[in-house]
Amino acid sequence: VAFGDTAKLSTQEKFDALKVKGIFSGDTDGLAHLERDMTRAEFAKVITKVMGLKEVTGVYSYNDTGYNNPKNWAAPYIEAVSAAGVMQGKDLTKKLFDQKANVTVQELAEVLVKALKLEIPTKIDNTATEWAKGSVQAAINAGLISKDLNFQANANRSLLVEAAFAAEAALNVPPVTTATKV
Ligand code: 6LA
Repeated sequence: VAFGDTAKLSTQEKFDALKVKGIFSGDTDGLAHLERDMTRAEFAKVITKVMGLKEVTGVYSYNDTGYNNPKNWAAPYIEAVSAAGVMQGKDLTKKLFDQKANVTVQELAEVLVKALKLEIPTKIDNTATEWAKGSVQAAINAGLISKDLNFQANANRSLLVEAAFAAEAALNVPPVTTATKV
């Protein structure tokens, strides 16, 4: 699928295109399951891929129970998005990330603002939680999320696919590859 004319693509087609690029891998069965939620750990992986970030291994910046463990598959992605300044976790003092919680709409907005360097508008009129009001407004104004959503609710995979597709198109980052071209 060409990435040129995004308006013509269904969410499923966008998912398929992102899957080919290794940005989404599908739920446990490889399918899109657009109605399901996504964990913050999974989302960190998606954002790592969308931004073409390098995974950060051997570093454990958060204090969540079980986080500091080489078997924690998500830590390299969480560390990558943290080092890039697009995610910072839920508590800076206690250093808590909450990787198993589901990603909410306002968390998605917060990440989009940082990843796409969106400007926070001066006129803010939305029902997001205080810390997210500016980011939610910026994402609404950019056409990335609807003003009618429940911003505290979980973002379903459909919304995350749409947002990831738009972000990928805007950033247009070449995929990280270990292959050597000759
Ligand atoms: C530390 C802080 O103020 N976190 C905010 C907000 O920035 C966080 O955004 C993301 C996307 C994240 O960076 O991990 O999700 C969690 C949010 O937590 C918020 O504080 C409750």
